[in-house]
Amino acid sequence: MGPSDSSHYCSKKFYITTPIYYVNAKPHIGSLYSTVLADVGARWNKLRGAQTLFLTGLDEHGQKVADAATKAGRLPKEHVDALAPEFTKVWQEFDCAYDTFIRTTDDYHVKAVQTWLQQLVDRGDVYKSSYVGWYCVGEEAFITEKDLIIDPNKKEPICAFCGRQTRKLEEEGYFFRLSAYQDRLLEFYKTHDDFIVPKERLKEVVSFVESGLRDLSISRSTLSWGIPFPTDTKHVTYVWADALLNYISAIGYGDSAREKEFAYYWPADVQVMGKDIVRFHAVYWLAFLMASDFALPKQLMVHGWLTLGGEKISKSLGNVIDPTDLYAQYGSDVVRYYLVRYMAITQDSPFSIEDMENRATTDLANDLGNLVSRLSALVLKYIPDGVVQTPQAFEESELALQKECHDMLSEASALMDELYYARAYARIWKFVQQVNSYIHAQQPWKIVKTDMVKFSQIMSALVHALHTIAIVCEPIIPQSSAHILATIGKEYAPACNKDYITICREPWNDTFVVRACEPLFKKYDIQK
Ligand code: ME8
Repeated sequence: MGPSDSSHYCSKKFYITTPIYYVNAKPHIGSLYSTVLADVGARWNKLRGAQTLFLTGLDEHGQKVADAATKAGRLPKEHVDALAPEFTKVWQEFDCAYDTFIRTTDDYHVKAVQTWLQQLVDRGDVYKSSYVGWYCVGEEAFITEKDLIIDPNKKEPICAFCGRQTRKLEEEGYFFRLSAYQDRLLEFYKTHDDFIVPKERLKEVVSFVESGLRDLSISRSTLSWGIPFPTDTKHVTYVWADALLNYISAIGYGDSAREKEFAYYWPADVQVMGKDIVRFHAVYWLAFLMASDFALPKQLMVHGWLTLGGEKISKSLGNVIDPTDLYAQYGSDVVRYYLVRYMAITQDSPFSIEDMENRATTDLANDLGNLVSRLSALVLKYIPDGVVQTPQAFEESELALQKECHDMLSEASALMDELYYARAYARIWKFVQQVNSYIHAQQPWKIVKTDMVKFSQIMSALVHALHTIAIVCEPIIPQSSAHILATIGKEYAPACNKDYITICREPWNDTFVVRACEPLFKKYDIQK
């Protein structure tokens, strides 16, 4: 199911994106968070039988990257080339299995942006004018007066969004008629109230648009690090007009040989991002697409900040946690689990190593890891070849467990589809605990001495339950899921239209060959 192999397109597709990150510094835990969320979304939809395309990449132009290059004593292109592998390395460490990686300096992207701009010019959506305003390099945007803080001790006003000093820019340039899209945007929000998840964040966007949209400057003449503006090469393209286009250039927009691919994948199903850039996506991006008569993305998944000591973790604040250090100490699954299950998208979440160790010990090592090792040990002790057959019939207690499993599948699937991954995994862990309660209630280590038929029923019910747990956990802890499946003699092989949730709902009549397993997770000394 290669992304550009149009001859084998599946009837169900799922296209998910992350923001493309500025290459002004190495990736940090915040960038990892968005990328892991998108990876979980991609894996979940693959598991449901969709042909999935997961796009991530790098935003390499603009003032911010140019300034970072100067500071590092390098040319911008040398700088981005040196840093790009830092990102792909981290995504690989954390099993973020993207299908396409875009860099905005890639030739095909440059060409696509120029084609698009030329069309806007031809259609009259772009005009030349001059502008004076306060530009914030942190935000890579002009800041309107109401969002400027005047500090009597500073020459330039401060940007209310990020607290950095703005620069006065006075230039001639090209403008996109954003104001012409105000009514269409408001109509769209009104008729698509689930466009942004969580819903509450749509309100901020609506009030921003209602307060009146001004045309958007989409070129710069005082900067040379950018995509040359097609009709006037004294200008480069404004970095956001260049960057947003990545979502369509990556899937073939602007390349006549890739038209089918573009038609198949667009519109995006889910675009993941932090709350800082929702305005760029919910306003400018939509207006750009409207101007080109393209369909609009189906949903934006907008998450809050990971914080440290109450402050946003950010490259510019310098309070970053290096994902590679975390990987060296905890590996991929523990960090992924903690990020997705405990950093809910609906709010800002403090990231704490102590809390992560705590959760890894209780949820992963105690709840899940012990379940797997206990089951494997019991089976191998009493069924020497490890073959767990389906019993003639299940008793009420096993059927009750099966019902709990089916309830979990319905509720967790609904939450995953609504993009509430933290809640979905909380629901899945409730089931892990129900399975543990079932073992405690049944006491198979005692039953085995008197009733081998009942023992076989319990073992079969447990392995079926564990199979389902391993499948639904694949998106969040792919390595441990693979270990669990290997322990119960199963493979995971997603394919077009093969919906593992439907498979997990089938009657429990499978045979499993259980093997010995090493402890899956480490316990951390929480007192320490
Ligand atoms: O904005 N907590 O790139 P960027 C959670 N290039 N997420 C965080 C975070 C934190 N503390 N810090 C960063 C850009 N992020 C543009 C995007 S898209 C066409 C262009 C995540 O490198 C979050 O997703 O500044 C945020 O939106 C993104 O990194 C910003 O990355």
